[in-house]
Amino acid sequence: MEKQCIKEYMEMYSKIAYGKNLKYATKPEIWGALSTALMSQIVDKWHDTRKAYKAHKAAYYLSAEYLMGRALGNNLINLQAYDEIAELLKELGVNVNEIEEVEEDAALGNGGLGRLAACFMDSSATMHLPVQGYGLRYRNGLFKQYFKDGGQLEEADEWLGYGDPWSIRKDDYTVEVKFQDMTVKAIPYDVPIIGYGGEIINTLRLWQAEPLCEFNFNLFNNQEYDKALEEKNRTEDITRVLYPNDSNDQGKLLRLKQQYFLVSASMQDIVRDFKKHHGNVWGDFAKWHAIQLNDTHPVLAIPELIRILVDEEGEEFDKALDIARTTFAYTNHTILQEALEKWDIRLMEILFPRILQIIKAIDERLQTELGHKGYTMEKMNPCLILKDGKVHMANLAIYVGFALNGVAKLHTEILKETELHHWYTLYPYKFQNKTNGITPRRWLVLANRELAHLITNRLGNESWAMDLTKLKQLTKYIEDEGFLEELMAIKHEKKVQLAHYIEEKEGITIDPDSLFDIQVKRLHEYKRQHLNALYILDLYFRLKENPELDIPKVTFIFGAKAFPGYYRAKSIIRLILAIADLINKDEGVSKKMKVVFVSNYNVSYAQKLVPAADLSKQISTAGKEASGTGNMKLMLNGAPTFGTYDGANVEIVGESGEENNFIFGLRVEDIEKLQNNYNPRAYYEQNPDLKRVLDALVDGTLNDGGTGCFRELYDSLLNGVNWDRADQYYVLADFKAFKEEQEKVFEAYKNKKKWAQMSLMNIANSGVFSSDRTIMQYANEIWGINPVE
Ligand code: 26V
Repeated sequence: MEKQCIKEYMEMYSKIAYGKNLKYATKPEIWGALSTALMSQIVDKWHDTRKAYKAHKAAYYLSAEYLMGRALGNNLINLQAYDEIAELLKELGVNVNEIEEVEEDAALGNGGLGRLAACFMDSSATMHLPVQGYGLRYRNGLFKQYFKDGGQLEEADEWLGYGDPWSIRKDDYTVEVKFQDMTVKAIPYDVPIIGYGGEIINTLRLWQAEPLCEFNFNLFNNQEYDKALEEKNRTEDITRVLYPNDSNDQGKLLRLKQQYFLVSASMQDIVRDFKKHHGNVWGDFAKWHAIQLNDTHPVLAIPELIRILVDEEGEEFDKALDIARTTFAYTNHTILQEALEKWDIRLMEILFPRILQIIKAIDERLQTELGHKGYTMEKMNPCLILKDGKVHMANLAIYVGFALNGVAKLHTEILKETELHHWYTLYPYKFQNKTNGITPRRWLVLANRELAHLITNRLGNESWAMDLTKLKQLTKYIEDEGFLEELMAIKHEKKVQLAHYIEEKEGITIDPDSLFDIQVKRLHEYKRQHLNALYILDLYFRLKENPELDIPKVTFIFGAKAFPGYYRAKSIIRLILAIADLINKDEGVSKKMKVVFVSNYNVSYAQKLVPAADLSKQISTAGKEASGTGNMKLMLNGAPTFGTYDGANVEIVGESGEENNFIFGLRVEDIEKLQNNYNPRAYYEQNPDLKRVLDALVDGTLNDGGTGCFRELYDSLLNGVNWDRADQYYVLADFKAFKEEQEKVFEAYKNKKKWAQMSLMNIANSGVFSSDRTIMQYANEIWGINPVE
């Protein structure tokens, strides 16, 4: 990177874009000028990469979500120009961190699934794999969260406020997407994905919906202004917001429209490119493309490809279906029934009747095939694509896809043995496991520069950042007191930094010398933040009884957004805020423990929390968390896992050793045995401590702001609400084991050397959880693509 060159560019850009000399530019303006300058530097390599890929089979990652976070810091790391640019900014009188901080997160995703897609983009480019991402350019990403009167409120996320220097609008690649009632333009915005080292630059193409004509001039002339803009608004609604509320028909209609918009634009783009380079030899299509469906959200790509081949290219239906059957693969990210997509046939009929017709034809082929195999109607039923007035998206993906994968070993086994067993008996060869991973560049090199430096220093060079298994070499320092002290000094420094940030942002003072016990992830009952909360309340009561209780000083930190319409998830946030209030205000107890629920947890906040964690809380009901990826980030940063035997926790413990983590609670097989005669009330009656904390929900100890929501939560755990049985997620059954395990944490934390060794064992054995490993497995075992030189 030519420092002088960047500076000159920034000076020029400041004049053109802001009409001022760079020395008068505000921080957001400096961010814009620097980002644009860096863009100008990578354009040639970006172009070269695209050209080099043309001669090879490529994979396309279709995803409705990409939870990217900020771009600047990450791109500086991947360009290996961070220190140089920091110096340049210093000359300009600003600190690189301050400039990074003005950038809004690109939060074009909800949680794990979207962040995984972002990590995969980074790893594909770093591994020189010809992979292109397709997604949607939501004008408003995931809502912003704030707390008022003890509960969560939401506001729109305006991430484009300072412009978007990290994408390029490509008008010449515009396509048209046709719905029954309207035709709209899909405009691609290309985001560069800079591979580590800066040599390879992949593309994430995000589509934005725009009207065919800006506004109706005749209506405007007749002074019917609102009407003139109606079409424009209706079109722009398609990519206005991530996951619009899907509780009513209008909302659902929009969501389905969004999905079709994504896949129609992407498939047209892929087909157009194929024709340009290979003519219309459709039989070769699958030799050049593999298309990965990130969950069921983009599954309409299947009938859309068939539609293009049949209606626009004149192919036979059966041949088109064969092409689809060798092109698509599907990833399953959850077994939660409420998250499995089923769309009303009626909605499809309204929006795209031709697509529905094609789905019907596919379903007929499926039934014929199963009929030949001797299946009765009853046996066929779980596999059917169309039934009960709905289109079952996963069944469409599994029938047509040539592969399907789970995201951790345990999850894949559950798919094979129970959830998708009917498919497994039919097509065992389609089932694969691809345990998730995370990119070490963002989650260590960028988020924890101090630890990265220590590692580079000890391993001799930076190559570990591209081959994370090299971290294993660190185990040779397991008895090296000097190294262990350095490791703990870095942990302390990250805790000091986090404490400052929390003080400033949340107005809560926490002690960096206390144990930082962290649970960060989306809020869901299956993730059991309330189990953690009940434990904390129990600890509070015990400290009230006995202020001399022998525990190390501890800070419990939560971060989580609740889906706006998910009432009970919001109750759990309210509960934790109420407990935090009770404890933090208690002069005596708060000397020993504090509780913080950070607001607006997002990727950038995670980058501050993860390196500062002493303990990683991963306490989902066994069998429910498909994988988890936060668990991997925390492991990589040296936090032992406090968790259940679930998702990737199983593999984490397998790598770093049971003795270096804290595993507790019911396992999948225990829950299977328990489920038909589970009686949560028995635990309540037999365990006085548990009874005390549950009663605190309803006896006035905690203030729910008059909402009655703590009573509802209490009822859901003890009595069952509506048609749901009591305590569906086995919170009460795991309470005792949780408490015993937490005692072990407190005991272990007293021995500083032992704790440092546990931390080191986690760092050193986290190599397999690099998304570089994961993406290479997709490349080799599913897509059949190779790194390009
Ligand atoms: C979605 C919804 C939407 C409606 C309300 C209930 C609900 C519950 C769960 C979901 C999950 C959506 C899919 C997802 O994000 N799965 C996550 O994928 C990660 C990457 O594979 C994985 O690490 C997480 O365990 C899994 O939950």
